[in-house]
Amino acid sequence: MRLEVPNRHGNLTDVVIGMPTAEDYTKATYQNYNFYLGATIGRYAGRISKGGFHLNNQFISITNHEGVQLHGGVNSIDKILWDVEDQGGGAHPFVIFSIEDKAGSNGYPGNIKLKAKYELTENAIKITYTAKTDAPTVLNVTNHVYFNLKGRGSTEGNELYINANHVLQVDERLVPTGKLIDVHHTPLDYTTEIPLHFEGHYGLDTPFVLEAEKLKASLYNAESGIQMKVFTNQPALVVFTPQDFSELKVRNHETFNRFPAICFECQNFPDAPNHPHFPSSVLLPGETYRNEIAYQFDVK
Ligand code: G6D
Repeated sequence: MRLEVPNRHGNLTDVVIGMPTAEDYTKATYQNYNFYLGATIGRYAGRISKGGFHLNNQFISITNHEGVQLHGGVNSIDKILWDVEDQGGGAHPFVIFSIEDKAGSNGYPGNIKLKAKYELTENAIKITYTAKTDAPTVLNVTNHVYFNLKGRGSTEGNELYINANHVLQVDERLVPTGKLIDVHHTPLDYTTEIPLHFEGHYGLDTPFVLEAEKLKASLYNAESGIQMKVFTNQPALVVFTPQDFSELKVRNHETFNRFPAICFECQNFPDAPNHPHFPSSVLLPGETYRNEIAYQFDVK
């Protein structure tokens, strides 16, 4: 809902987009906009095509709209009230939320137990998702937090770096075709830190294929002096910059301009269950799914 970081003058700046109250997230007025503000996305982040996928030579049909499921479908895990499983204070305060999602939920096989751990370190928030299943299934969870490193206005002009030489080609439904596109000499080349720009497109909604180095992305706002670095163990980063928040009354909505925020969704490739050459999203009994995300803040 809120993440406050000191700016170059030491003043706390709220760098994420949220609703004014926790109750707001349970209301249809918020949920119907499907902006997923700060939400844990699953069972499958991004889009799955073909109305489902083959698993162990069986076609698994999932809830979908015209063959495409987005972010786990209807009544997805972001709309469920999670339990608080554990929490702690001290140098690294943390809270662990958990849910059990029954086999058949949105069509997915396997009863899964999913945990979300949020932990604060000296200068980072770490999000760790872990999960187990009692039957073969697929799983791809992420966090859909929206950042604005000065807490108002637009993200346009922020310095952006993305450690990705390729993006996944997507069709008009934003479903991956299976092809990778080299970003060099295209508007998607953020392999060196440059101003986030919107020439030639109406915002990013793009799955970047991450390189192996530790630093996956960074964002810097010269006005606040706040720099954020992104670290993850995931192979893809979906970067999403909405043009606006429509009529959704996010907190301080009147202070934002066009392109008010940017998401760095650390995850597996969208539609991996339909592309055998993509990293596998299969989770088997006895295995532990693990997605580690860190958003680290410094002042420059
Ligand atoms: C739109 O296509 C985008 C998604 O990538 C995003 O997650 C969602 O809005 C909030 O559907």
